[in-house]
Amino acid sequence: MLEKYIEINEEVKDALENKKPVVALESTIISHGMPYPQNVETAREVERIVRENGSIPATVAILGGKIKVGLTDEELEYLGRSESVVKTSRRDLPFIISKELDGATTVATTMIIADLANIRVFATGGIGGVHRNAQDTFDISADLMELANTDVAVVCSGAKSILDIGLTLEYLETQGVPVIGFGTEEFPAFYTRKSGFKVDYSVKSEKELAKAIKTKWDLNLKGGLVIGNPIPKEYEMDYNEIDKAINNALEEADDNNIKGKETTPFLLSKIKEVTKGESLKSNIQLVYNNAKVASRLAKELI
Ligand code: PSU
Ligand code: MN
Repeated sequence: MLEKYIEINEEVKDALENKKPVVALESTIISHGMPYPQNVETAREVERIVRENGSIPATVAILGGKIKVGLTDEELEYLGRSESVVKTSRRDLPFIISKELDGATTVATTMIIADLANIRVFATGGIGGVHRNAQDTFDISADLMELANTDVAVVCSGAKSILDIGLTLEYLETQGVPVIGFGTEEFPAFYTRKSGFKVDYSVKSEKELAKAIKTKWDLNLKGGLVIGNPIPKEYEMDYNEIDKAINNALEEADDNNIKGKETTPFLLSKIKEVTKGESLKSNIQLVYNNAKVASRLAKELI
């Protein structure tokens, strides 16, 4: 029945059948998170890094209403170039499919699809979360509910401080989602290694991480995990510079009355503008680092 909706490419199918490690990758980061052509170059390099570290990459997207797990080079290029790809979170998924549209999958939707395909590890840049002023706007990313319910481990560099990081962590605690620091005691804030917030648990290796993840799922504790892998020191941004850029972007979003699903892409592109591309460089490097850890983790979980 699922074959009607999902097409898993040969390489990924073979890996899953033969118990080889696979890493899921999202596509909103490609279509709405970075400009062309850096988005496509980054997506390709991420796949290369996953391979180099021993796993098979499975980039997820919806093309012409069909869910694709594993994209060809041409499909990646198309996704990065096209202006009509729709940001697809959980509530959008049935409509993007039934209307036969092109959709880029968010963290939430990539988790749903990874789970359907039996892929347990997923690498991305940053997760969505509780937005600042959520007490007025109710803007809380569907990523958080997905983490509560869907059995996929998400390797990321924490959350950007466009979000309220403290409230995001509180929400994850309520939902029983473990937040783990990879080689750090502190939850990373995407562009910077530090956020001022501690993680629940810290691990030093992929092996140690895999042991905890296996334990969680063996005990039937459903849901995902957030693995905060800090950006490498040499690519970290200056705290004050990025803080200024984020505040600037938040003010502009408010002035332009940006709401709902437009908020995150709007803020990301403003930050890029204000930092004159510096933030993009950091963004790319942290994704590479997450692809590496995710690939090694997937091997340990086999
Ligand atoms: N945060 C980032 N970069 C991103 C996103 C979030 O630093 O590209 C994307 C991810 O796909 C994430 C989505 O799942 O935005 C969250 O959107 P929303 O806040 O509308 O749920
Ligand atoms: Mn939102």
